[in-house]
This record gives sequence, C-alpha cells and structure tokens, in this order.
Amino acid sequence: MSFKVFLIVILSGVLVFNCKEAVAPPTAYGPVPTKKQLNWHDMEFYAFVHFSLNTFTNKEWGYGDESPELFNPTHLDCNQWAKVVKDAGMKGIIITAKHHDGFCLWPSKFTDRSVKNSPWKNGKGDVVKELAEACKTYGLKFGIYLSPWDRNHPEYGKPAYVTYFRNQLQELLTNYGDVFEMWFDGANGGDGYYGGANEIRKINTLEYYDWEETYKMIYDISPNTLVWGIGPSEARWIGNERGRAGKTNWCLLRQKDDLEGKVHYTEYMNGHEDGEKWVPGEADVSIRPGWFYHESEDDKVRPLEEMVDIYYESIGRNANLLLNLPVDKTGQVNAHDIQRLQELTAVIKADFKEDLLRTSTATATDVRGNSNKYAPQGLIDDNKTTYWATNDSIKNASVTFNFDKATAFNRLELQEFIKLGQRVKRFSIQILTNNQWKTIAEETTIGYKRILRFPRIETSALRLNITDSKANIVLASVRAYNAPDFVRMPSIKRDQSGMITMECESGNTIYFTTDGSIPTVESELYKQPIKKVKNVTIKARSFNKKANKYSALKTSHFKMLKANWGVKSVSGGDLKTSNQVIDNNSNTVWSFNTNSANAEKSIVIDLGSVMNLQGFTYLSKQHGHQLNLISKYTFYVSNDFVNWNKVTEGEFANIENNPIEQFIQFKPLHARYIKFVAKEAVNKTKPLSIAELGVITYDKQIK
Ligand code: FUL
Repeated sequence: MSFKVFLIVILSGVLVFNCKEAVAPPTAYGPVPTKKQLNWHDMEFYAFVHFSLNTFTNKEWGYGDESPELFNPTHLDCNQWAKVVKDAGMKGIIITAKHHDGFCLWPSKFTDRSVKNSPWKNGKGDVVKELAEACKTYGLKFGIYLSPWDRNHPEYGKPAYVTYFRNQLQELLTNYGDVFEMWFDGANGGDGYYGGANEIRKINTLEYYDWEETYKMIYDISPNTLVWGIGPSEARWIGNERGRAGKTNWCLLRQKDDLEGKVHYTEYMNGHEDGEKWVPGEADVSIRPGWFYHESEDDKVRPLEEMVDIYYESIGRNANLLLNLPVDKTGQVNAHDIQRLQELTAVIKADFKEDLLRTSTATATDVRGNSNKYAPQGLIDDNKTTYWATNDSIKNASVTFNFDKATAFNRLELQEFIKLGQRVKRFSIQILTNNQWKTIAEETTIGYKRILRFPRIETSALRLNITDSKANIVLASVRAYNAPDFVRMPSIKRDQSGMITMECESGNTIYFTTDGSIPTVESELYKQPIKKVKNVTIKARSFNKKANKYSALKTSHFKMLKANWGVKSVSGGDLKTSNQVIDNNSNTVWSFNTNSANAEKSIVIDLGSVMNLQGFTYLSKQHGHQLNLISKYTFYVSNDFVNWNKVTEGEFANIENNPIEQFIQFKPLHARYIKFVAKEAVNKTKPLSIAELGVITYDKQIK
C-alpha cells in the first residue's frame, strides 16, 4: 500500500468514526416513565381477584356489619388461581386484601375483623400469604387492593383511622414479599356500620389520608411498588369499569390539577396531551357483570367477542388490562370464567401468531443523521432496544414496508419508544393497490402500544405516515398480523309481543335451538322472527360457511313477558310515558323528574295476575354522561292495590361505577302489584332514570 492510499484509508476511517459520533441519540421529550413504570407497561395484562365476605353474602358492597364467621371457602386453592392466570399469559394477580366492608383476608394484628375469626382453617389461615406464595411458584407478580374506605371501622372519618390504614399498609408491604402494585380504590365515604354508629360519613379523599405522607411511607418500605389510583399515583384509572380506553390515549396527566379535584374522571379515558406527569391508564373490568362472585351470574359471563373487544380497546389502546376473575365460594376461580378466559387466550394467540413485517424491507423519508442505528429496520427487528428516529426538526415522516409478495393482513401493532416520551399525535396507514396509495386508517396517539383492527387487505406495500408529533419521531416497532376470521355471535331480541328477532353479520347464517341443546348446521335455520310468549331459552350460533366456523354460543333466557303489565300510578314523574319502564327496551328511558328532593318518587306496576316473586330488577339509563342513577330504593308489594307490604329496602351497591342491571332478591311471596320507590340518587341529581323494571319469579305463574 502506498503512503497515499494508506492515508486515505486512515482518513476515511476517521470520517466514518466521526460520522457515527456526530449522530447523537434523540433526547427525551416531555414527561417520561420511570424504570418502575416501564416494567409495569411491559406487564400489559394481569388479573384482579375480588374475593372476600361479599362472596359469601352475595353482595357487591358489604355494609360493614357482616360477621367474619361467614367467610368459609370449602376448597381454597391459590395455586389454582395462579395456574389459571399463568396459562392465560397474564403477568400477575392483585387481590382484594380488604374491601369496603373492612374484612381482612390476612390476620392483621390491628383488627379482629379478619380471617382469624372465620371458620376457614380454624382461623389459622392467611389468604394473602397463600396467594403471595402461589404467585412466586408460578412466576407471577403479586399486587394488593386495600380499600381506603372502611364501612366497619368505628374511627373511619377521624384521624385514628388513617393511622390504622397506614398500619395495615405497612403490614401488607412488609410481610408478603414484593408487591408490584398497590391499588387504592376511589369509592370512598357514605353510609356504613362504623362500629355500630350506622351513619353517613363523608371525607375529602384528597386531604383525609395525607397522601403525600402515605406515599412516602409506602416508598420507604417498598420503593418498587407502583401506586395506582388516588393521590399522586403512578398509574390512573381509565375512567370506566368496562375495560375500555380512549382511542386517543396519552400516558400523561395534569396530576396537579387532578390533586386539586379539577379533573373530571371522564378525562381519564384519554389522559392529557399537556399533562405534566407520566401517569398511564389501567383499564379494569370484571369477566362478569359484578366484581364479586354471584351464582346468578354464571350465565352472564361476558361473551367472548366482548372480551376480545376489551382486549383490543385496552391493551390495543395504550392501557394495561386488569381483568377480574371473581373467586367463588369454594375458593377457586369458577369454571365458567376459566372457560371464557381460555377462549380469549386462544383468540389472542391466534391473532398475533406471526408478524408479517419481519421479512419486509423498510425505508423511511427521514432517518436521524442518516445513521443505520436509527434506520427503520429497527422497527421490524423484534428488538426492544432498537428504534427508528428522525432528525430533531422532523415531526412528520413516513416509513414504507415492501413485501416480496402480496401479503394479506388485518391487524397492525405500533409501539413508541416511550423511554423517551410519548410524542405521536396523529398518523395514517396506507396500502398500495393498483399502483395507488390508499388510506385505510387515520388515527391519533400510539404510546406504549396501539393495535388497529381493519378488514383483511392484501397488498405488496404498506406505508405508515406520522403526520403530527410533539417532537421528532422515535418509534420502537411496527408489526402486522393476519388474524383468523372471527365469527361474531348473533344478537337475539324479543319485543313486548313476544316476537324474537336474531341478527348476525352479513354472509353468515344462524342456527338455533329451544330445547337446551347446542345448535349445529343440523338445527333449525333462522329465517324470520319467531313468536314465543312463554319462558324460553334460545341457544344460537352464527355460522360462516366459507371459513366453516361457528361463533361462540349465544344463550338468551326470556322470562316473563310484560305484555299484561301496566303502570297503575306514578309520583314524581309523567304517567303518560311511564310504560317505557316495562317495554323490554333498555334504550327507552323514563325518569322521575320532580324538583323537590323530598317529594315521593314511586311507580306502581300491575303485573296482570298474582305471581310468585322473589326479587326485582332495576336497569338505569345506560348511555351518555349523566346516567341519573338511583342509589337507594324501597320496594313494596300488594294484592289489592290498597294494602301495601314493605318487602325490602337498600342500596344499589357500586352502581355509580358499574351501572349494570341490579338484581335484588327477597323471600318468596305472592303479589300482583309492585311499588318501586326511589329514595336517593347518586350525586343528588334531579331526574332519576329507569330504563327497565322487572321481577324475579320462581316456579310458574299462579292464578
Ligand atoms: C370500585 C369498587 O367500589 C368495586 O366494589 C370494585 O372493587 C371496583 C374494582 O372498584 O370502585
């Protein structure tokens, strides 16, 4: 080698080296997650277990006066819970160590209201310990729900209770190993037993617990615990108990405002683009209507397609999913719930089987410093630490993915490199058809993870356009999947005249039975509405001939037809429209609308004949911001419309957070007239809504 050549080699080496040196990595923009939060994001999917005295009293909220002796699971097995959770690909379990009624699943030394005074294991058991150990055995993380509200404690509302609450926190965080998440429920204050006072106690949640001090204590004992919910938390509620995040979902929150009570919870679904702190959303939902186990809900486990939608609208919308599996009276996850969970897991596994972008080639309109290190290859290399980044001033840019042959897919999964902040405000997806770019999706945020579902397309190239970003783009991954066809269940409705209508997606057909057997293509084909006026159970499945596939089974029990019912009288509302409460249509809503808070609000219904009753049902308005919920009721019956017997009174527990149909049971009786009285409203709203009132009957109708 001549000296000249040698010099050129050396110089170019220096140049390349310099070039590499010159491309500085992108810097963080705005609030960023802590290491703890990053680990939490990676968990994505974990379980909630609601299990306590309520499991045995059949309640959603205990009043606080229930005896600990009622807690007596026959075959408690935390390893069974852990196995179910592990098999579903979930990463941890959060247990209701203490719910609002104050009963403790561990033998706390600060109260007698715990497992130690239950017959279970002769008072020697500790559910929290058994679960912590089971989680360890199965490689799951372990979390704790400790209700700040305690409807039993005599000192609740006074300073002494806060000390008690902190003592229990300390106990839980010290004695059971690592706790990945501490869950502080927002439901707080109201009436309760409170050591026998039986009164209403309200507190200011933001001030009463001195959260700053409480958090300090938590972090002193357990710095790796992420605190959820109230106070200066590190993750937020998603704003509903349906497990759905907003399409636009920022991991940021104006927490300072929140701590001053200036943020409405409906904002939690989307977070705040201008939030000053990283407080990502966690979507909580129960696999059934209630949070605690009720045998009456065994046939009301959420349908598979709802579960699939929940998955896509939580994890697929930049939120973690906390799915509740209510453990039943035996002390195990119930078979009905396990089956649904397994079905869900199978769908998710099949949907995300093979990333089709792995073998594509990716080119970008802008690459930071033209460096290989930040090239779009980093999006498809299945390596979490590599990413595509643009130059500092570039807030919109595109990546084109070319397939070597036409490729079909219907899912797209995107992830930002959130270690450096959440940036993308808007993006679109295009595919190449007939040499033209066609837009198939226009969306907003991405965050930790965003998954899009769309009808299957086939294309030789896919383009991602980031059209607006807070700062230069730093994207971690893009993946495409071809999820199998999912045949959705048919919907089944019956109107007041008894006509049953079924619907399914176009192209599919419906087969059904009325004898309890599982429908197949040999069963009756649904062609037109059928009339069934008596009690009937319809089992139906949609069938997709092309894919040779059935939907999940849809079971609808139709009980009492309200055809002979009539509203006899109302107080505090309009009689003319009141039939809406018995029209079997949850979309028509009738309201008590008197201006006077003290005025009687009652509605009397004639059931047409004397019936065997053992309960009633109340369904509030279901849609919209203001649901005008009734929180307390009194219920009367009569046989002659003159003499009335008060049968029951009480509260619709947790209706504010979870406004599902309320089932109130009472001792069997015979009656023809029922009177429903609305005693109190959630939030003291004026109109009080009723979408539907019903009765729970037993046996057959009697004369
Ligand atoms: C709510 C509580 O009141 C429910 O009982 C349940 O624990 C749910 C997860 O949070 O606010």
